[in-house]
Amino acid sequence: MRLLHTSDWHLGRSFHRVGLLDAQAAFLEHLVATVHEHRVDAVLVAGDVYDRAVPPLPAVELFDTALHRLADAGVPTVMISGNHDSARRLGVGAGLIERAGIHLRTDPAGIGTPVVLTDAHGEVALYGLPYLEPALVRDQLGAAKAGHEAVLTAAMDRVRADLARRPAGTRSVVLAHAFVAGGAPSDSERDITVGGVAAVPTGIFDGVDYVALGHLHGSQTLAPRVRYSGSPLAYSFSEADHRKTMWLIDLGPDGAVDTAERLDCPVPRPLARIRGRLDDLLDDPALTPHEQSWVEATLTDPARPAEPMARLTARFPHTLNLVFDPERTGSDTGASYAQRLRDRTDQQIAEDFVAHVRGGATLDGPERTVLYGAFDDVRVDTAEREVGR
Ligand SMILES: [Mn+2]
Repeated sequence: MRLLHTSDWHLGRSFHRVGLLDAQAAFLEHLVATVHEHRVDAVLVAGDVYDRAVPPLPAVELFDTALHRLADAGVPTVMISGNHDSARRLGVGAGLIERAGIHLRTDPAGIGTPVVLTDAHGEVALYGLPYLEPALVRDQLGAAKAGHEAVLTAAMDRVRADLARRPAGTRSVVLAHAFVAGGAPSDSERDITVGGVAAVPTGIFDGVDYVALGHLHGSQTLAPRVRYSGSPLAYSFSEADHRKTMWLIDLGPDGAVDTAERLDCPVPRPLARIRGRLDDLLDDPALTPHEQSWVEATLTDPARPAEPMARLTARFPHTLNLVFDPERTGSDTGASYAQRLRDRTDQQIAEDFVAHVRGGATLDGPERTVLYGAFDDVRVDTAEREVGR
């Protein structure tokens, strides 16, 4: 069975000041063309369909168009909600849409009920796990405790229980939206840390043949049968080196991943991160290939030059972001505030702050529980507001 795996469309998102709706429409055209060209048997969309719980109208209209195109293509499609989606809003009409062969899985109650497709070698059960916000679904799933690992384990237990009741040799696919350990994040995922932990171990997904993951925006392979497709478009300059693709997966008669091919998505405009003194950036012939790119420029001039944006856009008209990182002189080697915060979680930064104001005394266990609990409460408040509770 041939699967096309994509995720993290983030319809309605813009890139700095540039709207991406046209690029997102072009991607969806490309998706439908790919379905035809490669004779795809099923499309898997692993969450973050929209960028926001309440997306702008043009994004909703684009999604509506995509649903019609996929239904017209006659290819079964399984979609789950991600942490950016409002599961309940996205799920409105799911019962009707299902009649058109598009299976929107946004309700944890349906985790153990797969979409079953058949090919020459038998049945394939596709389980859609919507993004599971631990505090909101823990009781419903009967999870032993809060946290991503506990609720995803409870969800996967339901999947494995259903699979065990099916004929031997039934192949299985899971769609999930999660941060799985070993994956590399970028700057454009929203943090999902709970209790100080964001990631779950790969072993959670044991027992199924293919796991189509969403959440991380870079394409990556955690195991031959556990993959992130990544987003179809770059949503931050940290993705400048990404190759944006979908996975074309051939699931063999025995459930093995026979082939996995990366299919390129259309690139609306390349990304470039350039760095140096302003005069050098304006003169350097090596930068000619980036003149029409979306540019993030880091200026290293010791003194901030006059009108840097106006001068940069004369050569790089699509400059979207300007960063100042002056060269250090003499004994002044201090890293900038942004540099010191890079790659640190909110929890780590808060812990350091507490230690700093207490003259170096770090948090003990109970204090850490209180601090992390405060972060979790803020996230749950936000999540509850987004589902309209
Ligand atoms: Mn995402």
